[in-house]
Amino acid sequence: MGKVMLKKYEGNPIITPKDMPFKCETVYNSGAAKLGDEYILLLRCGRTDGRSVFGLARSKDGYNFEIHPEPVFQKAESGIFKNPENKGVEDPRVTQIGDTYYIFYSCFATYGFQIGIAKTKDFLHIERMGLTTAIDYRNCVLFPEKINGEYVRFERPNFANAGNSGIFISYSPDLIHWGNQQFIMTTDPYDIWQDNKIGPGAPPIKTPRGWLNIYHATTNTMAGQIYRLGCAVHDLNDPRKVIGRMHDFILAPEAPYERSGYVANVVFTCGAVADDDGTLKVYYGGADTVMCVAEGNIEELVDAALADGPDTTVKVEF
Ligand code: BMA
Repeated sequence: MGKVMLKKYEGNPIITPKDMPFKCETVYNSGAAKLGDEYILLLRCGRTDGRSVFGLARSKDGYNFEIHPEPVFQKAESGIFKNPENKGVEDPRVTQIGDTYYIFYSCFATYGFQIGIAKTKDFLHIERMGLTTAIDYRNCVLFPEKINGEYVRFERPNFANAGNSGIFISYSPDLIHWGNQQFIMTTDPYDIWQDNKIGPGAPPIKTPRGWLNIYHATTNTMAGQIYRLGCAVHDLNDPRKVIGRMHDFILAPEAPYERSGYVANVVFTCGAVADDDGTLKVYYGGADTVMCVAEGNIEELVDAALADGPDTTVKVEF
């Protein structure tokens, strides 16, 4: 199987801090969804104090976005979210179930990260539902449907002494309380680009042959980590089973807007949209500074991951 890469849009970056109607130093790592016939990006916007809020961008074609004049979600000023979000809200991941959009996002506190869940129907009114992890978690992605009667997510705890970090799965009856956590996928010591750290990227995309998982991965260099995107396919009925995993990456920092910025050498995704014609639009942050999009054919990505065979990095006992 040849290398299958996402194709970067020639008009990248699609949103930069200069495009923002309120003052931002960065705009990146945005959640993505379709609302009616519009593409929606829930933008992670870094304000001048370094703290992030969420903005809203809408588009008819997925490339040209109009940006709402004000932030639509900011750190809580009272209640149980006040302390967990005292350093801001980050990296929203949007999953549509029915007519409701659920958002897993990082609550950034002086003592670390937790993952909150919020819901919305229009992206203008976003309601917090609960804190869904203990400390220290950086990313969770929700599956767009229940599997065997339970909500399912991929998640990555930041255990200080766990050695190689990786992707875990957990289950919930109500989207707030999660458990039965199991380790399913980790770094690959032979694929250098993904030998240091991996974690969930876009919420999983359902395909006839399995759940498509676009994840992030890093390697360490003398100049810091390089973030790239990888691709795996999980069994439809039991997503603990990684039935295909590509050895090559599908997106890497190459362009100037990906190689230099707030954090150099980063492409990082929090969301992708599957178009009706089988194209996947992967929205991603470049160098933690700008928003970009790259596209792939869903069937080709699934073919490539399945051709490279099942994941062997974690021996899961089923
Ligand atoms: C991760 C997260 C992302 C960020 C990436 C690269 O750990 O903090 O928000 O894009 O690092 O800096």
